[in-house]
Amino acid sequence: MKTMRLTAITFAAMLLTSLSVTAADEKKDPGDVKYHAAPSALADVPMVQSTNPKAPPMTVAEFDTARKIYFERCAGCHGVLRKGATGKPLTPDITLGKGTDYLKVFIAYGSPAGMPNWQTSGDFTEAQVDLMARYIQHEPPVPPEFGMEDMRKTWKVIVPPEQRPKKKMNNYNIDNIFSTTLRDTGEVALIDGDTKKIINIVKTGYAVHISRVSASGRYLFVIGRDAKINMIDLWMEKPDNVAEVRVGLEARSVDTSKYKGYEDKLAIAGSYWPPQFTIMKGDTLEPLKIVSTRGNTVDKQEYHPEPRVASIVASHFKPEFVVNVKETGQTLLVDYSNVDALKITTIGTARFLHDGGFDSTKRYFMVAANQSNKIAAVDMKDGKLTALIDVGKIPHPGRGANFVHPKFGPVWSTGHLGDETISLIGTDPINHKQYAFKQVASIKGQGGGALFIKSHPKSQHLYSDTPLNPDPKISQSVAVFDIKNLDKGYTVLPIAEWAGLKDDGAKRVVQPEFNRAGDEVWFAVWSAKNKESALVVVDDKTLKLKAVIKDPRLITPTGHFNIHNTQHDVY
Ligand code: DHE
Repeated sequence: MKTMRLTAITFAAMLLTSLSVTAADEKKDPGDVKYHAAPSALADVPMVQSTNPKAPPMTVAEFDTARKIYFERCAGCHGVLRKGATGKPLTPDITLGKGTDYLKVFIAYGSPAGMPNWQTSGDFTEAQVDLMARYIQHEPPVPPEFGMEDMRKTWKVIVPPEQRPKKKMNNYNIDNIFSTTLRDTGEVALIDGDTKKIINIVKTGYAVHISRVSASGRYLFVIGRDAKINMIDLWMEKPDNVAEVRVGLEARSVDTSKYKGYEDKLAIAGSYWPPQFTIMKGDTLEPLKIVSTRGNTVDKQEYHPEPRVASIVASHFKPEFVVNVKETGQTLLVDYSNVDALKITTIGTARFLHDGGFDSTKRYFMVAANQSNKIAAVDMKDGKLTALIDVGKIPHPGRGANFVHPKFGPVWSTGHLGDETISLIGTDPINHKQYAFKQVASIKGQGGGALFIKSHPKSQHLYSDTPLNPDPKISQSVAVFDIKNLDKGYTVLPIAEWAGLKDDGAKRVVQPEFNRAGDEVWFAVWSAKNKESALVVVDDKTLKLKAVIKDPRLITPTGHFNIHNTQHDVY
């Protein structure tokens, strides 16, 4: 039963669904807390109403209401075009045959395979269930495309490059600034890692997602789920936005060119809708080139109309961006040396690609294909797939964690959403050839629902969070392993308890992140937006509490990105 509930929650929460905990949720048994999709930015986008005469009738008003609910609650898992991803396909050729009554039961009660029980959980009324059952028998309305003209209308250079500081105008130790996602306010908090004081709260896109740093370390790029990118200049007296643009209607990833000679020259962002990536000027975000990712899947070689762009990284070996296309399972190496004549190498990896990071040499990009339970290792130097490695159930590494194992040599590791294991993969084909690109060990963590794992070249520890585990004891703490004695098991740090929050919020502990020196680890303690949240800082040597950062402005903190470590891919 516990396994079933975990599967349901993790499936619903993974990949396409994100956390947004309502006040009502938090009044329930904490073990029963539900996760809801982050409202999609598409809910209010005007679309052509497309109906199917064979489907049960709906008024225009009903159709519009259902469409809004679909984009807010269902699109994350079932896809904008309802072709299916984490959730099942819901196109009329399938749904019409099932009929309204069958669909109503499914929507109301959910399924152990991950469909939430929308009615019995109190999220939908009976009337809404009926509405959705009818809606999904109609043709899916297609959101508009978002091309160059649309992008240019949203593009703003707030401070042009020539009016920006010529040197650093503040006394902050920029290397040790943290950019903390304030998910539900659409902001990032820039926090001075030395003093632990907030430098500025910067307005960004809606349901802001990740931060990345330019090659020089001067510019910070933040992307919201509404595909808005904000570019923040860390040299300003008070670091703030200098440019912004929207590259689509929904997005998750952004990065900038890092190869020698191209530092800070270009930026790239991948969109969920429309399925495409956009290359921009690195100093102004002026959009230069849009490339569609629609194409064929790696396995069945079938056309997919909605292959979303998942993680993107910038290679250190060549002037290339690595663009991971979720639904097709294709990893694109985009040579940006001539933006007007882009050369793209398409490497078939596995479906559905999500997040990943480099090995310690940065030669191999290790990306999770979570529905295939595999990690793909892509060689940045030779531009080819090195291996597809079987790991645990639904790998979710964030950027993963690198460390030197006493027996296997350098390894890269990932936790899993679907089970309690942590997989170690050998990454040294020269001195530890027999272990290279194989799962060399699978160690037991606290439980499933793991999202992020982290270590640091100066640390002897490996930290693994489990914010999506249904057991609050597990979601509110982290496991720490001694990397020299992994077999000894882990120590549990009660991070949420250490935060001493006044409310009984969800207090999910998310994303270990080291400071510049590699002697502190930061965690977000994430509660709903009407509850107190905090950041907790742990001393890496002693594993004791070092600081708790609280501020009424720290609303729904989730990811946090140390400038130096993000700039140099240290993890
Ligand atoms: Fe993320 C990274 C997509 C939900 C926090 N998330 C990523 C990446 C992708 C992605 C594609 C890799 C970006 C890259 O490296 O270029 N995330 C998605 C989703 O589609 C999903 C499942 C649902 C959604 O609707 O967005 C989702 N993500 C979440 C959350 O609910 C999290 C936990 C809290 C939040 O802020 O929304 C969350 N995602 C993060 C973080 C990273 C991330 C902190 C960066 C990890 C890193 O170490 O780089």
